Amino acid sequence: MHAPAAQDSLFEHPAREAIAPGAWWLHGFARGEAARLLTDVQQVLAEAPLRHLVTPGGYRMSVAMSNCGPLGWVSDGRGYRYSPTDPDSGRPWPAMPTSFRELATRASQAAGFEGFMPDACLINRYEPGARLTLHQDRDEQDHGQPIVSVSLGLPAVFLFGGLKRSERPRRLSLVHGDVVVWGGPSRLAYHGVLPVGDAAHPATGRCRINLTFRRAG
Ligand code: MD3
Ligand code: FE
Repeated sequence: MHAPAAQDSLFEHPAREAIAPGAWWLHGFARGEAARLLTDVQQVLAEAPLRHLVTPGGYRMSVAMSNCGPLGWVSDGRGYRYSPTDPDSGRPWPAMPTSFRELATRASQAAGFEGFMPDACLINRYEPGARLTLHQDRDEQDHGQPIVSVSLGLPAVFLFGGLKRSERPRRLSLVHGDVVVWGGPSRLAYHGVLPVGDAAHPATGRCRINLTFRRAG
């Protein structure tokens, strides 16, 4: 006899699910390290607080955002771009915690992408009702590099569409600890997040946190 290992449950619930060419859903991949990640999120946010960015069209985003690493994604009346400094403070973004970097590398390897070296980590905070409308991530220089996303706290319905906005998106329920790697032909797929429902999660309280790792520059 042996004590049941965490791995045993993975036979009923596959750890790695192919969503589309180049897109891999790593169920629960970050669950064991979620507490550490959330501690490090708070450290980053102490230096670079969450804020609601404004779109180029003048709308305040319902998702609150911050960044860490050499580059951070920002939006204002002039457009979307990556910036080495936090526009609110004028200082460089906080360093990317080692826990973040190592997770992004392991996840990209588990999905078959070697040598992914993220230089940007966007932190998204969804309170109940916050959402992200269908969009593409195309502000990065090399679309051959994958994107790694980590879901923490409240669950969310993720919309995964095609290369044209008109394609009807599929719905994926992302839960605490799930990691998704988006590369290859899926890298430029339209995607979004439905409004997050009102509930509380033991790890985060009344919010969902998403970490998105990118090679931007
Ligand atoms: C699929 N964030 O910040 S991460 C974003 O849950 C963003 O906060 C969402 O979309 C969130 O831009 C989704 C998942 C994600 C990121 C990039 C993708 C999915 C993707 C690029 C191509 C296809
Ligand atoms: Fe996106």
